[in-house]
Amino acid sequence: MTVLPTSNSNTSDSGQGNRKNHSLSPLLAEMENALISVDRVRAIRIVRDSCITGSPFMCLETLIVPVLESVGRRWETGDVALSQVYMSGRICEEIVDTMLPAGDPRRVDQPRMAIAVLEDQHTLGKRIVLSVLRAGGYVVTDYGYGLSVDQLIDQVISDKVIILLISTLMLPAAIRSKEVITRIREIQPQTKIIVGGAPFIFDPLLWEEVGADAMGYAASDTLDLVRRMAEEVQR
Ligand code: B12
Repeated sequence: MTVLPTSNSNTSDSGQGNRKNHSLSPLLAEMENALISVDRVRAIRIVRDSCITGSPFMCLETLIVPVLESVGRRWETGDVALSQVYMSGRICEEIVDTMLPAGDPRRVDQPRMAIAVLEDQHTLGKRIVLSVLRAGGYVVTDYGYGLSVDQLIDQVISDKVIILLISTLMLPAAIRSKEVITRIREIQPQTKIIVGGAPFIFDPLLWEEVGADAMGYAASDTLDLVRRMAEEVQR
């Protein structure tokens, strides 16, 4: 597995969106340039060449996640257009779809589980988390994305979900997860809720403020968290 270092520097070039971004390692900058130039073929080749060995999840988290984060920062500074962010996301979705296994035939004895993106249209994180869980042998209901607070609560209650995973990328949605959690707790107190996504990473105390049982920084945290929650509910 190639190591893909990121820099902590938050600076980005100004000017043309496809100029070299010096805050990234050469490989990440190359990937970023491919994405914002909407060069799908080059992006696929970079992923293929740099992720020869090791877990595809590691590759996603050390290559695709930091590059998309950098694209987001450059959009924030006006360096790239929203259409470039959009196309970067689409290309990465395609790549993720080809890399991640649909499921693992080994079934894990487990409490009922579901995952959703609350309000957001940002689906990639959920897609990766779901694949990690399925590859780990878990059966997980996918509620999709863009769900309202009421829709998510109704689904969880009617399906009697015991472990719920909520992904949010927009801060307002992350804050609204508090209402989801509070109302689910009133009706179904045994349900464990794990949250994740950029707002929870930006503010490491937010998951506790919204009343979640746990938060995951990355998809690779998910299996441990779910195992822990499953043990707690079975106790
Ligand atoms: C790609 C992208 C888009 C794409 C989404 C494509 C898609 N199908 O997903 C498009 C172009 C559609 C988009 C639209 C918008 N976006 Co946008 N987008 C991004 C960007 C650049 C990358 C997000 C991403 O896909 N990352 C890669 C994935 C794999 O990472 P991830 O989601 O973080 O998930 C990982 C972990 O967080 C974790 N995880 C995630 N969920 C969960 C859940 C659990 C339970 C666990 C355990 C772990 C976990 O595991 C994942 C893998 O490791 C981010 C920048 C950023 N810093 O995140 C902005 C960003 C999220 N977007 C932002 C904004 C503002 C918007 C728009 C409002 C722009 C606009 N003006 O229209 C719209 C809103 C759309 C909506 N209603 O949801 C802001 C949000 C700011 C805020 N504070 O709320 C960000 C942060 C950009 C920025 N820096 O300002 N966006």
